Amino acid sequence: MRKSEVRIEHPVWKIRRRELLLDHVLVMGIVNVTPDSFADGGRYFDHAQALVHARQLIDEGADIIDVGGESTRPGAAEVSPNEEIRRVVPLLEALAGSTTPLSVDTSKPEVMRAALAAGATIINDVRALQQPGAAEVVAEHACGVVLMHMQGTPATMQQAPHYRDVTKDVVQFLAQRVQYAQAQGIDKRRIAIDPGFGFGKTDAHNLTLLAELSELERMQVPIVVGLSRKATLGRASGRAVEDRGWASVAAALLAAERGANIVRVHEVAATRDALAVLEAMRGAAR
Ligand code: PT1
Repeated sequence: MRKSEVRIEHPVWKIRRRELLLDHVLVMGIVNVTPDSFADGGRYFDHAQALVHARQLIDEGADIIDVGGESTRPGAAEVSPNEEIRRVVPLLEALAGSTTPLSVDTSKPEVMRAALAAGATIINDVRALQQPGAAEVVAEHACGVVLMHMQGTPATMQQAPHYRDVTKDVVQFLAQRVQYAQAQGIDKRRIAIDPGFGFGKTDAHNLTLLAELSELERMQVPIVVGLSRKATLGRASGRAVEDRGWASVAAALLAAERGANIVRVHEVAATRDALAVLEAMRGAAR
């Protein structure tokens, strides 16, 4: 068969009434609406500023905008459902007219409901639907969902992370959460998985997981990766959080090369250019 005749079946990710074609790596742009956001120093807590920032990421070519009202970085404190709703809903409503799919970074069923009503079509849950009632909301709304691995809770997760085999343990946890979600009535074609870089993991754990990311492909669901500006990249590059853009682009590219379908990033334009080089190379390779 000639190369032009080779038919590749590209996977799709179903998100409410749409399907995202995963024939290339998608860029999920991060918009935090938190006063203590580790990466932008809370500059975007202001709703007007957050909206400007989100629109800029859309202009830069973001495939998805991820709106978060609860910081889950190491040491972060929890916020109430009402406070989280107050942070994310106005922004989602303002962005709902755009064609760019919106995800909401939350674990709380009340916030999920409010965000879906405001126009979100993806639930990005760092607690993988472990809060009571969360799976029911996702099943009812037929939205997309990201199931992430975390060891411990954000308040304490970096105190003493421990694994028998980090990649095997993460794959086993995610396989269990995918099974649980399906048992709750969530279509497997709506589920994506994320190894949760920095969530109860040492630098060695994060770097091993990145090197072995392709092990997650066995689960046959889209793979989401978030490494942008994280501490492991800061220690690898010797850079402060505000100067980790280049290291973050490199990490996104390494993840894409190892099978990531969606990269969650702050630097949308730079990441898109790096991924364009990867896709050009893949297009030429035989
Ligand atoms: C992530 C992610 C997320 N990360 C998904 N959602 C954060 N699906 C928020 C550090 O080590 O990777 N995937 N939502 C941000 N969390 C962290 C964790 C930020 C660790 C920083 C660190 O610096």
